[in-house]
Amino acid sequence: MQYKYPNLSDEQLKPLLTEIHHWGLTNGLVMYPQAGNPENTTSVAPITVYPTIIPIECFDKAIGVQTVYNELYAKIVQDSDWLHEETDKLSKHDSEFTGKLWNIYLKAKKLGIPQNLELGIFRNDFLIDSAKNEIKQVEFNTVSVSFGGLSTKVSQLHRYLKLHGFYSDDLLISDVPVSNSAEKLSDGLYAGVKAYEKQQHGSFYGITVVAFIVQDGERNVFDQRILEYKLASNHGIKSVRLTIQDVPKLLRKCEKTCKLFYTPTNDEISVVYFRSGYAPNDFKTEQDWESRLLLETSLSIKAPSLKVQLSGTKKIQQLLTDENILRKFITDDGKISGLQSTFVQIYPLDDSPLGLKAKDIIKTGKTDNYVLKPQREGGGNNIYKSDIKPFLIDKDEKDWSAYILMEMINAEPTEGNVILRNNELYREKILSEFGVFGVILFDEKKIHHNEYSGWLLRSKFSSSNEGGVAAGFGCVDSVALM
Ligand code: GSH
Repeated sequence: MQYKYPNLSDEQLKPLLTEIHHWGLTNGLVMYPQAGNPENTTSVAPITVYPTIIPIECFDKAIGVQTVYNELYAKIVQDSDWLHEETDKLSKHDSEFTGKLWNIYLKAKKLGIPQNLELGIFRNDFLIDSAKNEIKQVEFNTVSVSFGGLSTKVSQLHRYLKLHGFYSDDLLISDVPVSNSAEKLSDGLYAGVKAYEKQQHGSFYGITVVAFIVQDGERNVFDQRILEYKLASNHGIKSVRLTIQDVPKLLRKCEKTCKLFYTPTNDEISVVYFRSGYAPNDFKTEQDWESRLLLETSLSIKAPSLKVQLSGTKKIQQLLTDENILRKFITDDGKISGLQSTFVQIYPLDDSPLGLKAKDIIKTGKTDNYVLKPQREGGGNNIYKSDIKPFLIDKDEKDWSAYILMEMINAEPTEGNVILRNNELYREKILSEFGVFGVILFDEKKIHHNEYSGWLLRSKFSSSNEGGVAAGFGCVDSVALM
């Protein structure tokens, strides 16, 4: 289904753009344009001018399956033996990053991990297969999921523009819902704070703080800040921001209790929330890895712990498409079929029958319908279609196991929407990825809190393979339901 978007020239769009600028700057729909934080050059985040249509049945389906996905990943983490075995194998092939994270986890385990509560803040990303009108999973993100803050803002902006008559009749008849992700993700962090305080003090005082571990020169500061300000205004909870490099200067771990403190104010940290630590560049020196170890072995609840982070590898996603493996974690037939209906074919690149089939697809160059994915987060790392064979062919075949080969999802581009990025307008066709947030708090036996937590629509030029907004490829969009 397509709207008829109004076909306006730059000149005709001017009043609308003025509204967007005023609304965006007033309400914090903003992003730093380049790394390095030039403080005086903040502008409206990359967004679409209009919402993009999502069929209501796909929207409902993606949201409906979120708590089952949360549960699935909690169960994977609870079943440590399986996760250990698979991650151990994987880390031999991807020693550079997955292997490093895994080693830090093993070290932490040896030293003792005093906190048994885990806080998962997830985002499940889907594309809509246009032939079947069905959602299909792109990936399940378990660390540093972005744009929960800006998603709320962009949907509020689009609703505002609709209310003020800036949209055509066609756009007016659809509903433009607001994503409550900003609220729900901060509620999720708050659930962690409360659980920690109950556990340590027997009751909830609201005296501990949340530490946001961020990247140096972060562009997406405001998306993070929205969560911080909601924690403060809705829950009276203070947060502090620091990089992994700041840990030795700004944090202190008590030898005896393993409690973690923010030294400038001596605040006790209940939750360590990672908005970094998902890419090799985040760890610049061995000291940074030591700092990650210190956080893991502290009493604070980590969002995520290394185990939760490592459950989000593409390898685990691929293994879950094997029904026998999936049934280890989820037994209810209804839940199983709900999950499976979102899967596409994913191949390992090992010596199993499925792996050999995938290697054959690659060697014969029949990769037009495939994407090759490494075990990396943060966007910009995938290899597409005809680039796959040349990329792999010079590598030792043993090392191919660090990748998975995934069927491409045939999503239909939308024509007529306009992208606003760095004050420039773009009118290319776009492809949109729908993400659903979820929060889960659990220990080794029990799930304490499991919630769906809003959504995010991101769009990119359909001519570009990559779509990450943080990586500079896409923009934040909102949903119009029809
Ligand atoms: N450090 C940034 C932040 O905290 O917002 C970016 C983090 C990041 O790239 N997160 C990935 C993501 O959600 C998951 S690991 N990307 C969405 C996008 O960039 O479009």
